[in-house]
Formats: sequence, C-alpha cells, structure tokens
Amino acid sequence: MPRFNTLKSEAAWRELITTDKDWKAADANMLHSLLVSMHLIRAFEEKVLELAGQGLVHGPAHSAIGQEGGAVGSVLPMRASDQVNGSHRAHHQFLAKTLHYVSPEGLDLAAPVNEKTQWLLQKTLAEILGLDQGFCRGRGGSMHLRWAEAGVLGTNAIVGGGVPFAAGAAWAHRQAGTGDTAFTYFGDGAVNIGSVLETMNLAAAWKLPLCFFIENNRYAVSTVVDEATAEARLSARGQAFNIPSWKVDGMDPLAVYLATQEAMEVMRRGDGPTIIEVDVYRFYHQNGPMPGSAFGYRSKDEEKAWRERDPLDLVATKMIERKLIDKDDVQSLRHQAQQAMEKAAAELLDMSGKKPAIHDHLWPSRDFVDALVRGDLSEFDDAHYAEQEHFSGKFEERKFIDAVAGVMNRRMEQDERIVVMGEDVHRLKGGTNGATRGLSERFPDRCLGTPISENAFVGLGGGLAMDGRYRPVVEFMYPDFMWVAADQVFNQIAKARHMFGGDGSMPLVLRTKIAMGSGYGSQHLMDPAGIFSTSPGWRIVAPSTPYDYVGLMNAALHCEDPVLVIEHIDLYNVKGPVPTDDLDYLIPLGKAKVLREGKAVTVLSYLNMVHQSLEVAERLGVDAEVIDLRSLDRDGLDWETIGASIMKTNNVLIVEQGSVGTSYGTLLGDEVQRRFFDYLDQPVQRVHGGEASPSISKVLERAACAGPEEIEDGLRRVLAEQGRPL
Ligand SMILES: Cc1ncc(C[n+]2csc(CCOP(=O)(O)OP(=O)(O)O)c2C)c(N)n1
Repeated sequence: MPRFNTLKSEAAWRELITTDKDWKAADANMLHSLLVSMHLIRAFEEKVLELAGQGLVHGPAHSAIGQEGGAVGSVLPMRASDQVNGSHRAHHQFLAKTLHYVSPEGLDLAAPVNEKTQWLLQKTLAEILGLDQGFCRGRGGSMHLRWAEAGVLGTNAIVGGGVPFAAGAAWAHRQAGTGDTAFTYFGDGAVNIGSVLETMNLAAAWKLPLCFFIENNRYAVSTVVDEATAEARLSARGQAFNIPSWKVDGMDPLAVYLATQEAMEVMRRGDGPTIIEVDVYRFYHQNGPMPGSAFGYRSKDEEKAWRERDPLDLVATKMIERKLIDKDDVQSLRHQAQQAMEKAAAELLDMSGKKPAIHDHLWPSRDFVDALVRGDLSEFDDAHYAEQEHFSGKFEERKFIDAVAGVMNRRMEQDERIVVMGEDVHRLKGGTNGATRGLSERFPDRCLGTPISENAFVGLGGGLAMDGRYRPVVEFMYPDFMWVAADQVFNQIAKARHMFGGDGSMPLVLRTKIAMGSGYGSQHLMDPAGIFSTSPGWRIVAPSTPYDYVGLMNAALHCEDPVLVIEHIDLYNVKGPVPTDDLDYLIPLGKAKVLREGKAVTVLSYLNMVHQSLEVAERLGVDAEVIDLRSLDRDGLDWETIGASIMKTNNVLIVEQGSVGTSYGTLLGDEVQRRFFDYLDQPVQRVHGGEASPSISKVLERAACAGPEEIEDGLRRVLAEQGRPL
C-alpha cells in the first residue's frame, strides 16, 4: 500500500460575511457614497432599458440592474489612479469608477447630482446611443466604454478579452512603484476562458497588483454556472494559481467594500494578485428589458427571492437604522436620480415627433468611419532619418542577428520605458536565436521570460502599451502562435485605438521570425504578413538588411501604433554594413526602396525574397526593377515609389515565399490592379508557395515554399506574356 500525504494549496481562501457591528462601524460618508452611486447607476440603467425598448439603443444593452453593489462596493476603496476594466456588462462599473473620480470628496445624499455628475451621466448615455459627444465618440457604445483619465481602461465585448490588458496596467503600477492597482471585472461565464486563466497564472507568477473581480450572477446568458464548471465556487480558482481569494455576498455592498479593502492591502504591499468573487444577480435577462424567467431558464420565484435582497434597499435600511437618513431621503434620492436621467436624455433626444428620436446633429459624421485606425505619425515630426546611401559615418560588417540584438541593447539603454518579453528571451544567450543577447544581464527587470501563454503575455503587452508609461516589445517565437493569441492580437491590440474613439495610443512592438526552410513543419513556418495586413490598426515592417533593420526597429519603437516587425531566419547570419557609432537613426515607415532599376518588370518583394529576386534577375539578365517594400500594411505601402515603377515597366511580379492562402500578395495584387489597371500590360503576376503549410519532410517543405526556381518561372511568365520569352 502506498502512503499518502494530504496536500494543501498555499493560498488563503475565505468567505467574508458582515455583522451588525460592521454596519455600525461603517463610515457614514462612505455609506452616503454607496447609496447615491447605486441609485444613480440604477436610474441610468433603467433609462437605458427604456430607450432600448423604444429602439433607440443600437445593439445590445446589457443592464446591471441588481448588480450595483459589487461595482460600487469595490470602487469606493480605490484611488483615482487605480485602474479598472470590464466586460460587455459594465455600465455599472464604468459609472461607479467615474462617479468616484468626479466626486473625490464623496457623493452626498443632500445633493446627489451636481454639474459634473450630470455631465458624466449624459456623456455616458451619449456613448451608449452611439453619439459623437460620447466618451469614444460613439464608436464604442455600450460594450466599449473608456475614460482613461478616470482610470477606466476600456470595457470589452469579448468575454474575458480585457483581462490580459488589465495585467499590463498592473505591471506598469508595479514597475513604477506607485502602489496602485488594477481591477478586472468579468462574469462567471468568463472564468472558464483561456485569457482569464492564463492571466491568473501570469499575474501570480509576476506578483502583479491585479484583482480578478468575478461577478457571479449565476448565468452566462442562459447557461447555469454549475453546468459550465465542476467547481462552481469560482474563487476556488485562486487555489490553483496561489492567489489569495475572497468570496462575498455581492448583494451586500459593505461586504464587497470590506473584502476589497483587504485585497487592496495585499496588492498595495506587493504581494501579488487577488481574486474577489461576489454573488450577485441580474434582475433582467442577458440584455434588454425582459426578465430571465420570460426565456424559461430560471423561475419567477427565484427572481423574486433575489429582488427581495436588492442592494439598494439593504444599504438604505442599514442607514435608516443608524438614523443617518430617513425614508423620505431615499425617496428623494431616487427621484433626483431619475430626474437627472430625464434631463440627460432630453439633451439627446428630439421629442417633437410622434416617437422620440436622436437629434440628427448629434451623430458622428460618416467621414469619421475610418479615421484614426492608426495614429497620424506626428510623433515622427522631428525624427532623425538616414537611408544607408546617405549615411556619412563609418560602417562595419555585422551579422543581421547582431544588429537585432545591438539596436535593442541601444534602445533599452537610452529609453527606460522599453520592456522586452517573450518565451526564453532572458536565457540561452538571447533567446532561441540570439536576438535578445545581453538584455537580461543588463536590464534584468525589463527583459522578461514569460510562461507559455501567448494570449496573456501579448495582451499584457497591449495593456502596458495603452497605459502609456512603458513600451513593450513582445516576441512570438514563431508567427503561427498568433493564432493562439488571435483575440489579443487582432481584436484587442489592433482595434483598441479606433474602437475607443481614436485618441489612445498603442505603442507595442511585436517581433517574430519566419522560419521556412528550418524543418519545423506545418505549425511553425507561416509568413504572417498576409494575415496582419487584413487587420486594421497594425503597422508591419519587414527589413531585408541589417542597416534597414536598425532604422525600422527604431521607427517601430518610436511609433504610437502597434508595429509587427518580421524577421527571417535565412537573413540572421547574413552580414551587411551597419554604422559603427550610430544605432539611433530611423528609416521612415511607409517608404519602399528601389534596389535594382529596370524597365521590363517591377518586382515587389520583402525580406529574404528581395535578395533571391535580385540574384535571379541578375543571373537571367532580366531588366527587372526590384523594389524592397519594407513597410507592408495598407497605410505603409509606398504608392509613390511603386506607382512610378509600374508606370515605367507596365508589368508587375509579386514575389513572396509563403502559402497562397494566407498570402500577402493577395492584398497587394488587388491594390495594384485597382490603382494601376490602365498602366498594366498584363495581369499582376505572382510567385508564392503552395496551398498547404510547409511539411517537415525536406522535399515537401521545399515544394511548399517559393524559391529561386519559382522566381525564375515567374519572370519567364512575365516575359512570355510580353511576347519575348527568355
Ligand atoms: C469569447 C466570447 N464568446 C461568446 C460571447 C457571447 N456572449 C456575450 S456575453 C455572454 C455571456 C457571458 O456570461 P458571463 O461571463 O457570466 O457574464 P454576464 O453576462 O453574466 O455578465 C456570451 C456567451 C462573447 N461575447 N465572447
């Protein structure tokens, strides 16, 4: 018979229950703020549902009526500089935090609404209605509310999708030593998604001051919490990750307040993340003004029992018991909150017709639709640009990979905001290829080896970039891992600036390497350019020489947008000239380079395929003009250079190495044809790999990718079409 030891998690896990004594001891001003905030939020949500019922809210309105206690109870112990984010159901958290921000002295029953709170209610309602005066200029609506100044990082329509971003804010707090914290709010449904679980692990491993605040309202749409998990006591997740956790009754806002104070203490003293699970109930269905019972997944009796535990009534009763207020005060508070919402709505609605309608002049202009997908690049106004042919200093021959490590060492030495993170970047003499060589020795607190959690760590990078105090450089060991992190890469990082109104920056650099030819097979060898170029928000650079790498990396690190920097392993050991004494110059984003002049055909390419194209054209003696695109995103394509060449050659060959399905050339070919159709003597010709991802077998891998033979074929095709075959 084996022997067994009973094992126990290290993490504390406690339920906090208030007593009469706690209610008697609670600060009167705090109770005033609690009650006023909850009433303002309740009246706000009721107005939103009323307007939704009138068809004035475009899209869902996920009300939090019934859940106010969790939001307000947790926000009141916060400082203005603590930050929060949340999910699709977040009006209450947004308002709790912003009301607290505009009324730092507390909210008072004697005057519950003042100019600032009225302004806030109207601006929030305007956002939910999709109007120009809203916090995100009407782009975010109900599910994407952001007011950075007040500490609201942005709420999120992807369940759990905002959680890694909050870890970024928490990392910035920890690194800056402010003692501030970040709170990420999400529901019981979100507890089971990867971004949440990955972030719990990462935040605990890195001791981030991040509170995972679970609003357990028992339902994810109609799915009951214990149908979705075998451990329905959701704060038990803390046991798995060594995170101290509290469970409280969220219908008791004082319990939430006290638990939050305790959690705050843990986080502010540097002991890492916390979990608070609050049991709450949404009085209505998932969204809209019907009760959940109308959809058959819960009973009217259950709803009645929870409504009898309304957090607004509990706080009012306790305050009346303490003679802090009387019943008339509560009536008057409710009335004033409703009046405030009438007034806010009246400012936005035209009541002159048969039905209320939004005032026409309040909508955003249609021209605003694609504005600020990326920033305006004004940060480059005084940039020090230097192309290789104009550089006057001394050069030395350096390997590409040494330029990669060299420029990052230089930038980190110059700019304390830069933080490098990724798997193994801190070991193996600079990660798996030497790209981060020297960084962990010189900057141990800014070169971070991550757990294998692409979604969490690139999302953390996104939150860090958006926070603005630091500039993350994230490495994906192989590009295909972007699929693992697709939500953070494409839904969160790429869309954040535009979705939240256009003003926020996202200065994140994502490095990755194409490794076609290395035998790593179907799941490691893609070229990510095609997929990233379909994602608004990203800028993409793909340098083909060490000199350009330094200049483009410097530009990427200077840019206020997310920039994907693509490297290629074939280039790592290639040598090229790099300035001996200057690693500070920039190469402009959006500038292509003609590497070989010619009149017969314009070859458009990037990375290693530029060199292969040059070699083949030279070998065959084709009069090809070879252009190194360098910047690949829609905004970065240098149409001046490309156009001038096409007008001269009237023929285009796009050369890329990777698969046709995820091909970058698809976008480029389409654009070229639409812009220059009249100048083309033949359809745009293309060189690319096969349909399948490259296999491990050397022969099949070579067959899946394009190389010199395929480029030769392409050039022959172009010339044959011209009636002068080689
Ligand atoms: C990744 C993802 N899956 C599904 C949805 C659709 N959806 C929106 S809200 C929701 C339920 C979320 O439940 P929970 O996390 O408990 O939050 P609650 O709605 O109860 O506040 C679902 C399935 C989504 N928005 N994102």
